[in-house]
Amino acid sequence: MEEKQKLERARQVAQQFEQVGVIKSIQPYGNGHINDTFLVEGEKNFILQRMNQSIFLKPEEVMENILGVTSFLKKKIASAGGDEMRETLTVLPDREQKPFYLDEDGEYWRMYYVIEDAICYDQVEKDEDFYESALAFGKFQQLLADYPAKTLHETIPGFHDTKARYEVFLQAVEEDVCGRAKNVEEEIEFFRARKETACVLGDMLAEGKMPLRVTHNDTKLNNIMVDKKTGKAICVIDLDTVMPGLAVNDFGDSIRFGASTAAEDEQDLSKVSCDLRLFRIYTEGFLEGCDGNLTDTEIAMLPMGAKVMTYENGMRFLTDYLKGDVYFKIHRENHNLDRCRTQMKLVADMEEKWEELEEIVRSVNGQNGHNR
Ligand code: ADP
Ligand code: GN1
Ligand code: MG
Repeated sequence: MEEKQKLERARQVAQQFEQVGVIKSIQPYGNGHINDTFLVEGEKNFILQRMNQSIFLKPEEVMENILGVTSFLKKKIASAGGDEMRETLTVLPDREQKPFYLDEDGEYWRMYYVIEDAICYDQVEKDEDFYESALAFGKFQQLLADYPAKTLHETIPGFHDTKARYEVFLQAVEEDVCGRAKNVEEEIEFFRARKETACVLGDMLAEGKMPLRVTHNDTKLNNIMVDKKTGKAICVIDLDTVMPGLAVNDFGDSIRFGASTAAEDEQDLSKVSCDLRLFRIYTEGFLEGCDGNLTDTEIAMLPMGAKVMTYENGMRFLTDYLKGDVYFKIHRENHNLDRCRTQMKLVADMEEKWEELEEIVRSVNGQNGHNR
């Protein structure tokens, strides 16, 4: 579908939601890699999203999770004296009172209020914003600590099963459906040579060394809204992958994206490294947000979470490049390959700085006495 037709369709769909009145404007919005997001402006402003059904095979289950989690959070936010309309997402019903609209082509759409007077960043601009995002992601996990995890659907099976993703990657290399493997031999070897990185966290989980918690699982900086006036991270968004997972992965995904000195798709790799100062700042905020509830092992494994999430994302980008760019949205040729290379550079940099990363975690933890 052409852009113009897509917008026209989105405009028609927006009118299927009960709260939406006269629409003044509608436009594509944000930098997410997965869903089609639109800003709908009128008397009130809304976020309309066409859910990516080739990724979320059961959109109704995704919405059941999101409704469950946001209702639960709203109660906690209200009882703590917060603003439940700003501090979590609000799912808006369609005209049939469903938490989504199903169009005649079988596409699922959903609507949220815009979190007003707030912004989300694609790169850290101010240290405080990164600290605030860490605090908020840590708190998010704590708020959901007593959520009935068994009621959550697994929206993407094996989402952070890095070992299973390694097998999918090997299969993509083997099948080489686009004939691209010959262009990326070095990259393929990079991930092969680090197979143990794919296994370490899954093995620890299987051995009962770390607990499963209700986690966000996609803790990029642009999945959090920062209040323009106060600078506080007020709302965690993009709740599609809230599922049982590992605390260290939530920490790690934020590091791979936010503590990098360059954008996720930077082409000049000399600009890409893991910033130790930002790593420290995030560690401080995250431990503070988790409020003493991480185990000693989880704390010790935080650097590993960062490395594994970076490795996993790099491998996913490479897999998608090999498969013909079928998962992540791309905006230029070789976009997934560029993304893969930044992740490789970061993994290698973390490996070089390993002792420093561990020392930072030890010293932040020692200062605050956060561990149990
Ligand atoms: P994706 O899964 O594609 O990343 P997101 O749910 O993260 O989709 O939305 C993409 C972007 O849209 C976000 O990074 C943010 O900029 C914006 N966005 C999403 N929901 C809201 C909201 N309720 N209020 C304001 N902006 C939002
Ligand atoms: C996707 O949805 P978005 O853009 O916030 C992806 C994450 C990746 C990230 C890489 C559901 O996140 O897992 O880490 O891109 N989300 C999904 O930038 O696959
Ligand atoms: Mg997102």
